[in-house]
Amino acid sequence: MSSGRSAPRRLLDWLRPSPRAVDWSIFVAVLLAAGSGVLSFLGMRPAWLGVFWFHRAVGLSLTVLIGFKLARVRHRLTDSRQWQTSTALSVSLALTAAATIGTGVIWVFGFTPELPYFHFLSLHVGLGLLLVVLMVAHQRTRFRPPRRVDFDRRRTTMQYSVLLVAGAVTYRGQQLLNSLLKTPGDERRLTGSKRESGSGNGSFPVTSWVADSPEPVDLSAYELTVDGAVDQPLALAYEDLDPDRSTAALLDCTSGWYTEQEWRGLDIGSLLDAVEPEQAATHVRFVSVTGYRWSLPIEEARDCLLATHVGGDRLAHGHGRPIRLVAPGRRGFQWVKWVERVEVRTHGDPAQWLATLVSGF
Ligand SMILES: Nc1nc2c(c(=O)[nH]1)N[C@H]1C(S)=C(S)[C@@H](COP(=O)(O)O)O[C@H]1N2
Ligand SMILES: [Mo]
Repeated sequence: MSSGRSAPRRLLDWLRPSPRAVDWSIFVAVLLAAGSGVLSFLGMRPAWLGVFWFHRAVGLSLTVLIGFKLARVRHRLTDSRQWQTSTALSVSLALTAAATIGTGVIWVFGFTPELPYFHFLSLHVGLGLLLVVLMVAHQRTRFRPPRRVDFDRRRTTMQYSVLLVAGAVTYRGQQLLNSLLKTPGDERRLTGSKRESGSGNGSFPVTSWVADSPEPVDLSAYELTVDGAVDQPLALAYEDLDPDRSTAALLDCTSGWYTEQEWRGLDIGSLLDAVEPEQAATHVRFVSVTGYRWSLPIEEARDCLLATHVGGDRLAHGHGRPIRLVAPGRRGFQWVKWVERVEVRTHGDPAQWLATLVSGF
């Protein structure tokens, strides 16, 4: 009975779904958090803001659900007579969940502890992926299918709405706290990325995905090929890379930093005009000397740049010398460095996801 209990306690009791519902909700919430986390890497225009909000709100709701869960299973951990082999997995899972949420919270407050090898946000991403794996393994050790009776439709809908709204309100409150306390989080972009100020090669990090770190490109042997579904394929030597356009564009890396730079280089629209794409052409693929590659719809590619310079400097090797893609409005991982081939195509390139991840190995 709830009589005699305090109001917050009664609210918590009302909010708490049945044990099985808690377990399944955690399962679904973790998948939603991981899914929205991955999705958040794909866009950076204001329209994408909802994805970032959702990710943060689900993450915070998860804290409450895990609280319910831990309160229920506490005795299995504190009483050593109840330990089983699967207890070790459960404990790792709980710790990983705490670390994932903890690194996320530290990040939104704007703190970016320096780590060897990793950017701090990448640690959050890695922990989140580990969490999904551990959770699936854990689910297999104690699988109970969800049942209708665990979910009273009206009450469950109310419970989840309250949880999600509470998550969103907490997030908003956290932002207010950021601006009141003037934490570094106050200056974050909508993607959560931290500003790197200054201009030119030295003013922002060199970031390569996983294992993509080639030797400096041999400029005397270098050739940029523009071919594929075109009538007049073209090859340009290093000396022929004549910059004909400048543009200001913001590079925002998923490891959590961004920079605004003036980029100078070859206008891709003019390059495409020169090679005369076929009628059926729909995409343009940019391929690095390392095999790393990305494709853009041809209309979007026309507005992009193949940069030879940044902030007045000739690109340093780390930033993609002799030439790199500048794709305004796209996240950093799509800005292919050390481009050696521009290929006009009649379809997209779904395999680029894999090629990008394994490139360099
Ligand atoms: N060939 C190649 N291009 C690449 C990468 C890479 O690993 N290989 N990393 C991408 C990522 S994740 C980002 S954020 C930007 C970083 O550019 P920068 O190193 O000049 O800062 O380059 C992109 N282009
Ligand atoms: Mo990146």
